[in-house]
Amino acid sequence: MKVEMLMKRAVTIQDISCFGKCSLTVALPIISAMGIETAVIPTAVLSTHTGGFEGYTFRDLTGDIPEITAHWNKLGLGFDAIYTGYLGSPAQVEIVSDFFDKFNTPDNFIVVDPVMGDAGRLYSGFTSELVEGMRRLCSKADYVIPNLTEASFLLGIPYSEDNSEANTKDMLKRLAELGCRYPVLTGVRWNDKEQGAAAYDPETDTYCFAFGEHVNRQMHGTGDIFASVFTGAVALGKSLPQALDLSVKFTTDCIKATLPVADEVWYGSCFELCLGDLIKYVNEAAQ
Ligand code: PXL
Repeated sequence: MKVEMLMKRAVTIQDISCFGKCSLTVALPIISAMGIETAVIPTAVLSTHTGGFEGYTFRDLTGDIPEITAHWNKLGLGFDAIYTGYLGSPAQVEIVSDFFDKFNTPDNFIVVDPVMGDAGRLYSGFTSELVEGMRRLCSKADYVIPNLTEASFLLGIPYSEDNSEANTKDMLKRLAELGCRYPVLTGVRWNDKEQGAAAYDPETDTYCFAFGEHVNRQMHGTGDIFASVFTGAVALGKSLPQALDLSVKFTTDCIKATLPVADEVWYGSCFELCLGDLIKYVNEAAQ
């Protein structure tokens, strides 16, 4: 039996931050733990992520991406899921867009997590040109997973903490108009007790929501945890509500597990402690 028949295969395209758990150091273990072969294209090597450390190094690997793509094309490789996260420059976004053109098929799906910012602000070094590139990249995706800040930049509207149900639905509808198939919004909070995510299916004009306990701490890398679980869940054939549910449940677990060391939240969350439960959650979610 060929490996492809036995296992799903994903490729994730994002940076490797050598310290401070996020991007590839989160996506690779999480998607692998879900029983999915996980290929990677590292887009840059940073000494740490850019959200809380001073003086980080940044080696851009944009030039390697077309060479990796060409080699994989020659080998005839294919992927069930293509998932992109932090991309360091507008040029890199364009090259990733070319990768989509080469590797997207009617049988696979693309997840774009338009990693650009948080708490109303863009991450260090990001410009409006990158936002425009991300907007175009989102139009090629099956699923886009912005947080509220990223959704505001994508939609060109002011960031607002008004996180009512009506506002969530309105943002999702507008995100769908960017051209993606299913928009998913993270960081959704309608009251002080719960936080979660929401998704919209434009074909049926229906919304779904999933909430967990709200923990009042910003933790670095939780968006990457959410998007990794979501990608894995869809690759395993879970429905949109199931994928949303699993992602919220696991991300909430990771945040709670990190609370004892929450003074160092920029180090990333203690997702490793929760991986055993992730497998249980995946197995419990009926097909
Ligand atoms: O978690 C998102 C992320 C990924 N990669 C790098 C980052 C960030 C957020 O700050 O800086 C390099």
